[in-house]
Amino acid sequence: MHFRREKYYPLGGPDGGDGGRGGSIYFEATIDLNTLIDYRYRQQFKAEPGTPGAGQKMHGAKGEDIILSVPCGTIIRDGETKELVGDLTEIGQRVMVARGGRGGLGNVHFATSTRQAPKESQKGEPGEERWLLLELRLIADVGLVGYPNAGKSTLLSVVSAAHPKIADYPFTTLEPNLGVVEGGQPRYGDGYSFVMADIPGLIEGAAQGVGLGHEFLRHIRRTRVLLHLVDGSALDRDPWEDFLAINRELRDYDEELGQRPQLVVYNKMDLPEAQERWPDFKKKAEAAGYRVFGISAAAHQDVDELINETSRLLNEIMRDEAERAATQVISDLRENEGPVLRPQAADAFTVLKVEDGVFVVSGKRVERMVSMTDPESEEGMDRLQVQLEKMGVTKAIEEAGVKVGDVVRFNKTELIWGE
Ligand SMILES: Nc1nc2c(ncn2[C@@H]2O[C@H](COP(=O)(O)OP(=O)(O)OP(=O)(O)O)[C@@H](O)[C@H]2O)c(=O)[nH]1
Ligand SMILES: [Mg+2]
Repeated sequence: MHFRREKYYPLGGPDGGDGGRGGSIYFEATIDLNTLIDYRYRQQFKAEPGTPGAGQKMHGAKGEDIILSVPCGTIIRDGETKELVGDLTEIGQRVMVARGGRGGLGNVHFATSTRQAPKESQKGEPGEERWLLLELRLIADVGLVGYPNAGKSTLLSVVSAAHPKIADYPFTTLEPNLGVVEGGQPRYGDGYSFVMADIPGLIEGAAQGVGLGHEFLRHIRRTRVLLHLVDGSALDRDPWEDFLAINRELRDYDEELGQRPQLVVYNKMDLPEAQERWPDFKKKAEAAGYRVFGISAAAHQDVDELINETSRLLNEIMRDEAERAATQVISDLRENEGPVLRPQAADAFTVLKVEDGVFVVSGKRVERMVSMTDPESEEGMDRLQVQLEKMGVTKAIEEAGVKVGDVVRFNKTELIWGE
């Protein structure tokens, strides 16, 4: 609220400008993040409020926005309604999750021909406040990695209905292929299906962009288990050295990817070259602490055992994930004890007598109306009364048995019921 003050205008009119809008909160997808771990540790974010308006009809400045980074593939849902708020798949994609409140109107707006010196101004609209659920979508449960020509696409074609291109030269696969695998042993009740991703072969330097690897490593970043395929038959190379080299690339690209659970798959066991070197490879892999399988993808030899073990490992990992998530939810609930909110129509409200002489009115719109009214302003309070009457709030409070002198609470504002 402000009045014009100038030397030759002793009775200057109202000239208080509007307040600035509060900052808003956005989520933005970025390539730089891989997990949502940051949001485990910090869960509350508040954008800056706008600044007040000033004389000479000056608007207040807008509050600073907050932009929160999340990895690509993040799904954002409303914490109460579970409604989808955003599905951020592309780098740089952005969604607003909480809008800053509009600034209140300055008294310049409240002048009329009969009210030339309005002492009324409006408080700012409260900003939006909400809980959100963030979830990072996996691309596949299982990722296939290994040198070109190791037989990754062959394995995918054998265990799923996918038909990737297979050929006897490196870099046959140019795009990731996905297949659904029926895992486990249904008759024991532990069967379920999972998604397997086949990516182009990796070579030394893949983490730095050599070959096709780099672009595709990001796809397997979001898998739960890796099957690491090794070609046991290629006499010009050492299978164990190949295995170590690929693991170095994975680690170089992303420390976490290097730690991902791996099953080692020594392929082409139908060929004598592979059989010959198998005992040595097996010994080294087991000594290094890996579960290792000798299979022939092409001859479908010992593939079932590998898939059963993959399925078992996945089950175990998902059970752990579920347990961790449940523990997290419980500790979140403990930290944020409070009333459970229910979605309601904007105009809906409830009146509750909480004790003798104290009533609580709750409802999105009614609370907002009250909080935007300056209780010091008689004119503002008059206007509020008309609005409450119109919405039926006054009647509801009366029906709840209010008496003169009782307290009526609207969120943080308490009003005394008068004549
Ligand atoms: N003998 C034998 N050959 C196999 C086996 N598995 C795959 N091959 C052959 O190995 C070659 C490469 O197989 P792919 O499945 O295309 O290998 P890949 O790992 O997907 O290769 P890239 O896509 O180039 O990385 C093909 O000629 C396959 O027929 C196997 O178990 N035994
Ligand atoms: Mg392939």
